[in-house]
Amino acid sequence: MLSDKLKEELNKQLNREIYSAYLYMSMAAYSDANGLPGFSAWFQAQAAEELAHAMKFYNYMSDRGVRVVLEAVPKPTTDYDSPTHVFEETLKHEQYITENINKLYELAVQENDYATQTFLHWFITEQVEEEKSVNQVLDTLRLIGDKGHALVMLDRELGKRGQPAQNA
Ligand code: OFO
Repeated sequence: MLSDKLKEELNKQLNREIYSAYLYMSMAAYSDANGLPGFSAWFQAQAAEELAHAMKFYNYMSDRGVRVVLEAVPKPTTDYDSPTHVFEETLKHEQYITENINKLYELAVQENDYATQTFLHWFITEQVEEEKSVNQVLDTLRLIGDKGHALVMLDRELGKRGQPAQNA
């Protein structure tokens, strides 16, 4: 039996995953509006993955008999200074998510909830990958700057991430 606190924190994380999808859709829209269709495809794929993360929480909670409560989704930022700024904000957001996944894991340990610990292992590993891939793009952006041929090449490269539905 999960404690009320653990139920509440799982539900908060589910809602954070939905917000992540919303934030990345907003970054996709910014990219489209600024002539960067490859960046947009990358963020659309990212948004689809976040919805899949939310559904992992949904299904786990449902399997454990925990009621899912969907909260209002806050309005994400719509404007950014540059493509580099967008990826800086992405990294900050993923670090925030990592921190929350870790806190949730600590709570599951304190409460001796082994099933929740096992469920969260996937997310702990995923966050390492998420931060790594964002850092790689950010390193490239810092090298090439926010303009010119190199940015166009990076846009093509990011566009290879493909259609969102295939990457969820
Ligand atoms: Fe971007 O990661 Fe979900 O959890």
